[in-house]
Amino acid sequence: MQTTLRFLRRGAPFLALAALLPALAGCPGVIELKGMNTAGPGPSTVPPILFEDFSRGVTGSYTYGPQGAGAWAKVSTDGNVYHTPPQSMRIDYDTGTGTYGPGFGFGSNYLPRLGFFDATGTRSVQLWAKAPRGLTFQLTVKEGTVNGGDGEFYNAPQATGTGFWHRYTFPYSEFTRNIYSGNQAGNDTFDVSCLVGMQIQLNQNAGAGTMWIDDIRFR
Ligand SMILES: [Ca+2]
Repeated sequence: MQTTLRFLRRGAPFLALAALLPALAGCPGVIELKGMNTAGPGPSTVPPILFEDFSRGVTGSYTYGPQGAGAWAKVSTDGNVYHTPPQSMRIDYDTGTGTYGPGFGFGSNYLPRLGFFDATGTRSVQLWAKAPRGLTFQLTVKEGTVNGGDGEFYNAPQATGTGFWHRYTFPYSEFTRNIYSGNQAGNDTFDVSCLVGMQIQLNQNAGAGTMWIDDIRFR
């Protein structure tokens, strides 16, 4: 069975896979195949999909934070500090002293006409960020409610700033469902066939500063 699975991961032709499925049913470990349409194993099967590079500005942005804890965030574009020209998304912030830090959300200027990204076949979110060394932040990706999505939000693992532009890669397999926001009665599956927006949350008690985000892709 291990040999068969390795064979499948290397990208067996679809017909061969279909022929194997009846034989695989009931095999322990084959449940791995279940997620193939959303965030399956193996390398991406499609070209990278650009979510945002902020060259057209920031769209659909909002900020939030705990009340009365000195936490805030302000989103803008920056034509002086970027990973690729002409500009990046800049976030000035104070992380405050609340039970959580401030956050900000944003949409995409490249949202397909259908109103969502179908990232089927990709395996991760990749973004570039320049954040103060030691600043902890967490990316959330939002599902829409059509094409297989049911409005759940999924959190990437926490990431830490380096003080320099750094490429962060978050495999879908490491995302966990957000239990505070998004649909709480969904299918408990990260449906990358319908993605509509992103949000980033900063950890509290990390002072004030500025961070920049650029070049976000599903890949
Ligand atoms: Ca879902």
